[in-house]
Amino acid sequence: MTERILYQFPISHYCEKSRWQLDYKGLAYRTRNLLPGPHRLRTQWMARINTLPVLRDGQRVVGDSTKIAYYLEKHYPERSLIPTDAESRARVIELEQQLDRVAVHVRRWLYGQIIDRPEVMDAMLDPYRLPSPVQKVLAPVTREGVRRLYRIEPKAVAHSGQRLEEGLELVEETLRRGNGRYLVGERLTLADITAAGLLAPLVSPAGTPWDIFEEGTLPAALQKQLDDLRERPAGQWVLARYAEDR
Ligand SMILES: N[C@@H](CCC(=O)N[C@@H](CS)C(=O)NCC(=O)O)C(=O)O
Repeated sequence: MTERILYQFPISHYCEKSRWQLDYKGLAYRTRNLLPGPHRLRTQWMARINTLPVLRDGQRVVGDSTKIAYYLEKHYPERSLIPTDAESRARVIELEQQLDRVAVHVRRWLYGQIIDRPEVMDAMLDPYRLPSPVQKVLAPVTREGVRRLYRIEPKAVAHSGQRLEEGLELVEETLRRGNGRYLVGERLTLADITAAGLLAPLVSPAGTPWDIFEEGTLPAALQKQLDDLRERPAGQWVLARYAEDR
């Protein structure tokens, strides 16, 4: 049997997009968690990129969640996530691209709100089961690395807040124009997996890697912002997709 490995950060929403697609297609795979920072040695060596996810499928290696998506569709067409009729296909491809770009702003805006909370570095580093003194040293280094890499600074975070709002409105408008359940047509497509997987950190569906805050521990203003996100149509839709399709 082909050995299939998804190299990932468990907390990465782009990795979630690939996990969801693999799961939906019923393809067996193992995950291998790479440590943030040193991961680049492996991703460069395997796929000449800096980011995760990277998929190894037997002898083949594919990096980037979009390339992985098209690779999987091509080689494993069962349970297809890209419609065959030209109009729907074009719409799915367009939404996938738009929402992939929104995901950068999801990440920056959300880190902008929570990066200094200890739960965040715990969620990022706990999966590696490092000795606790090592994790203690690594946590602030990783936090500063994340801050620099993703430009978690007030002006950029505010800009990302606006782009995020546009992304949420795009999802809501698309749902209003369609059947309200799926973004394109009558069944789950790559557009839904991209939107729901990449927006999920904002609404932290139960059991996902973003479900990390104990009730009542966040400052009231932030909790209200997150509650509002969960309650608006796009947030409700993401939660429904997780409940029904994940
Ligand atoms: N366009 C890429 C984006 C992936 C991405 O940004 N991954 C982040 C984690 S969410 C990453 O690996 N960052 C580490 C780095 O840039 O060194 C994809 O779709 O796979």
